[in-house]
Amino acid sequence: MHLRCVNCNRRYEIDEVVYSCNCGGLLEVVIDLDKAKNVFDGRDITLWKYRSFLPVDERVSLREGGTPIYKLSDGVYLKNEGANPTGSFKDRGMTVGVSKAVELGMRKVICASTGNTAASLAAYSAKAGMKCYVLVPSGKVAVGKLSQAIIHGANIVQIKGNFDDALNIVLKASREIGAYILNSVNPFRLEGQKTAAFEIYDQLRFVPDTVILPVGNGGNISAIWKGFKEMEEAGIINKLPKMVGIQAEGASPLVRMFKEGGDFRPFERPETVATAIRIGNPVNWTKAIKAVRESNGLLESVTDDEILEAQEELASVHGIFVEPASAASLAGFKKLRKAGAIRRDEKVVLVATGHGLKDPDAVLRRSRPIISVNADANELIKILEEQRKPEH
Ligand code: AN7
Repeated sequence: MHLRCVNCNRRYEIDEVVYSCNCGGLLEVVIDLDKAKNVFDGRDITLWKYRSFLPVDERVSLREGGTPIYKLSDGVYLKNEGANPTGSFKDRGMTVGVSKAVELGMRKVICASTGNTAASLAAYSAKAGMKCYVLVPSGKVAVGKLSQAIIHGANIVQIKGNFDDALNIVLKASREIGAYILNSVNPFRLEGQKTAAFEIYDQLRFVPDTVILPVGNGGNISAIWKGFKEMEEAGIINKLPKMVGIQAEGASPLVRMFKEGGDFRPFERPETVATAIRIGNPVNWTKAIKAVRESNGLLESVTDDEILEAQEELASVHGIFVEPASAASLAGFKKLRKAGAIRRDEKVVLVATGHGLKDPDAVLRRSRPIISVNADANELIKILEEQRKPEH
């Protein structure tokens, strides 16, 4: 087991505290797949069931993973990552990342975040007894996420700038502060996140044709792709899905690059209602593009209106409340299916990355006024009758 640069293949030892190669490339963990166990029997699904694929011995756990997979319609499934302990897929990354921090003897951890990473790191570092610093973009973090970071005791700093500015500061200041970085540049975090792929196969008992998920920094799409590839290398599966990444139109640098070609160029002023993916300069862009190209997948963008419509559909038709960023999966799926880019007979898994209660404001802002009556049954009956009339 060691670390490898995805650009130049340079090797680093597994216990080096290093977040990128000397050449500037991103690092990934190379797992000893000879020792990986075929535990894919559909039973007792939790993240740590797949520990033979994971690069840590320590275990700081809040019982993450084992999230439900729902059938939305024929061949279309939704993996609800909002069912993780702090309400997002980030917990998969943090249980492994914070366990690694313990192994390395770290006392402090740090991240920049649009919210979910902060909430998750705050919880896992609390459990591990570590000091936690989170840098968030001023005024752009959903209230549920911020309250989680507060109650778990993180030291929160609002940066007068966007997420990309906050992450730049983390990358520059972490050594000085003496804190271990748990953004998705940390390859151990992605090791945890790859287990979503294991669970999809373990739960469905087949490999879907297509996996669709929202993309911000591009960590999760590359992590899930790595998970599928490792199952293939270990001889557990013999087919791979297409990886489809969805970005919000106002924050879609990867979609632009995928469609127009040319060099990667960040969005200077990313803007979207889906604050979780309001990211203009995704740190993992090389890994994300690689996952999409290798898997013969796609990158597509959706508008804020399409996102909010899909969020409402998931909640009001299927009973699943996700945050706006997560609804990008369904919005993108609908757009691609309409365009014929996803066939009707394809088996598709939509990944819903975060719980709807993370961002209650996104719902309240656009809800109709709620009726209010005196505590009187007759008054209630009368008002409901009046409400019903105009429909006929
Ligand atoms: C709900 O919390 O970047 O493409 O700082 O919270 O792996 O970045 C969140 C990202 C999708 C995008 N869905 O995943 C953060 C942060 C939700 C998210 C993404 C995020 P990546």
